[in-house]
Amino acid sequence: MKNRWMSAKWIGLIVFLAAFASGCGKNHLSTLRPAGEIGQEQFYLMVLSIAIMLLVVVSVIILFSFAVLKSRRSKLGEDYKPKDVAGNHVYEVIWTSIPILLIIILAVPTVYLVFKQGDVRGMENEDGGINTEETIVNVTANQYWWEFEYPNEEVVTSQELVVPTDRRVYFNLKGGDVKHSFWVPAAGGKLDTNVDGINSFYLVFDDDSAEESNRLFYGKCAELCGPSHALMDFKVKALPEEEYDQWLADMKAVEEPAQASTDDAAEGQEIFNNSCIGCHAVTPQGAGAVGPNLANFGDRDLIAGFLEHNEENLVDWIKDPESFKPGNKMTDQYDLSDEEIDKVASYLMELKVEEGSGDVESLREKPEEDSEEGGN
Ligand code: HEC
Ligand SMILES: [Cu+2]
Repeated sequence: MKNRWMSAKWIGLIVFLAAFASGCGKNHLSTLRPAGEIGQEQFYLMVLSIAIMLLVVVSVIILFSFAVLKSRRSKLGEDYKPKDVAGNHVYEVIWTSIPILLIIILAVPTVYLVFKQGDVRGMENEDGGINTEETIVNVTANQYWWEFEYPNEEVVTSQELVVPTDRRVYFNLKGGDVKHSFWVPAAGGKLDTNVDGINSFYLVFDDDSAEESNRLFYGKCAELCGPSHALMDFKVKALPEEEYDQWLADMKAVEEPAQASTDDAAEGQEIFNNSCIGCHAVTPQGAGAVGPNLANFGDRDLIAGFLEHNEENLVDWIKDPESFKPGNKMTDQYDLSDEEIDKVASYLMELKVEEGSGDVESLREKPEEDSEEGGN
């Protein structure tokens, strides 16, 4: 009876773990489905180290079982005394050199790749200045949101990082308040964003992988940074080069705050200019604000990095940000009526810069249609 209960428990556990593990391997967020050069290399390193560990564990289990089975008292008798091999030269050499060899096999590619992946010389031109030919993004991590500044383009955006595919994207990382960590699981990382000093590296986003994951990858803060750390997410839109250029051009074209189109939105704009603009810019220039840049807020897929992007959620967020992200820095900084908040929300939903071509929404439909066709 007891045995049957035990096996039911084990089967339950295995089913649960299998269901849990089936969440792994999603294109847009899994290290196990690398989406570019760096992710691929890091994946190889993982496979190599797991292979070496397995080799050690399996060999030890085999040797151990062998020893247990061979040296049973019933077999060798009561008075058997094993040979004393302490200090035996041959054995000592064997069991010292095998681990050293394994460590060397692990160390050579690891050290090589650490230096290769940290090689950001391409970011500089010959005079030690910033290389204007490259895609460079200055990332500032804040409790609990992300700012992305493109120094070569003089464009700033928040929460959603837009990158070109099939080329290096260089990152300079820093923390705006405490230490965070920048991680795009499918593409590579993680690298700390420190308050003192800048960490740099680069990532590559393959166009094919981007297309497979509907051009959207997930990014995360990977360093416990406060009560809402788990909600400190961002999105990466990986666009083909022309569409990325178009997005940049659209962003650069916004020099003045957009004019509201309805009366409500116009009133909302005025309320925004009185209560919110001190922390939020609505043109894509000027890094280092207290709150996220909202110039392209209407184009985003999420609110505050994790809420579904619709007006209802936006109103709820403005009413009580604390209930969504405890400890965030927008809480209790203004006092507005429900009616005023509705107007502000309708104004914010209008803040769009994409004129279609950089629009991920339209791209997103494509791969699904394709896969349907492929199924026929
Ligand atoms: C004291 C500065 C401050 C003020 C004032 C402020 N905010 Fe914020 N706001 C923030 C910060 C900081 C965040 C990021 C919160 C987080 O995600 O942790 C934020 C986030 C947001 C977001 C989500 C942004 C995104 O990228 O998804 C919206 C929308 C927003 N604020 C709207 C407003 C509106 C509307 C007002 C005025 C009624 C306002 N804020 C006033 C600091 C401020
Ligand atoms: Cu963080």
